[in-house]
Amino acid sequence: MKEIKIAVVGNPNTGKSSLINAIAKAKLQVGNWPGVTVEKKEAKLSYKEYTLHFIDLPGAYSLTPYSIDEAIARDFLFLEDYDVILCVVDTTNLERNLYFVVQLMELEKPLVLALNMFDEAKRLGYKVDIPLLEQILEVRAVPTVAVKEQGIEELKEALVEVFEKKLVPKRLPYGEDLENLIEKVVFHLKAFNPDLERISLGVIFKILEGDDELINKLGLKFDKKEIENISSHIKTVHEVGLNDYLLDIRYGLATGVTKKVLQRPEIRRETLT
Ligand code: GDP
Ligand code: K
Repeated sequence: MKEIKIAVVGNPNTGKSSLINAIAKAKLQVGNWPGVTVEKKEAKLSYKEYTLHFIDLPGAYSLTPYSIDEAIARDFLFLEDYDVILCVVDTTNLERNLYFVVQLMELEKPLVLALNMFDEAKRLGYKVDIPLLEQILEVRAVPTVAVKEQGIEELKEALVEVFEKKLVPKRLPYGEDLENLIEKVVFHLKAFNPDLERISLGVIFKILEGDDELINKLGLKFDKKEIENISSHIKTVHEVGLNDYLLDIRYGLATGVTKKVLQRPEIRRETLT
């Protein structure tokens, strides 16, 4: 049977553990990530003609790590071999979760969103235009209620679908200044690494950010001074460093998408006074 290797990610407290439990039931195996005491959960189950191999990564808010958990998630997503990313999203907190999703999209791997806590979102009167979300991001999105084991079959179906169709998320627009920088970095990298075939936006941003720990592990060659020159353009024009600028752009993308797909009930006047 063909194996589909699925990296399961999400912000902390989105219901990722609950969802993994609902999907894998008794098949869940618990170990540790190499060299650290962080729990690693994995499960293999057969679905149609496939073996779905789920690997649960530690919860993370971003791929620029501030904790050992986030470093494990970053290393896996950038360095390991896998087929599909499954991101567990807290639907009641769509905007913040989409900030993480924007970073995942930069990895250019097939992506499925589990819109979890969907019961809670409904209770709050939130309406999510799921087809529009799928169309804007070019991902599959499936409503789930992990604690009630709802949406699990649809989720498995979506994972197989993005795998079979090799559905890669949309390349979002980062604005003229960053697009120019991206082009320059690609040009530079191709000169220094003649065998390089394709390079994801995620890696380009890592190089611009100067995430040395990850860059060393990736083994790419480039001239650090030249890259610093390229990224200093942002500071010159916008008076903020590249990392802060990129954070703003990514949040802007997440906010823009949220505004389009999420309808929240109007807050009544009485509750404000
Ligand atoms: P994790 O930190 O992402 O692994 O989240 P957990 O699986 O530990 O869940 C966090 C909390 O949310 C727990 O109290 C769960 O029982 C609850 N929870 C998880 N999924 C859902 C859901 O779909 N709906 C609701 N209402 N609660 C959920
Ligand atoms: K937890």
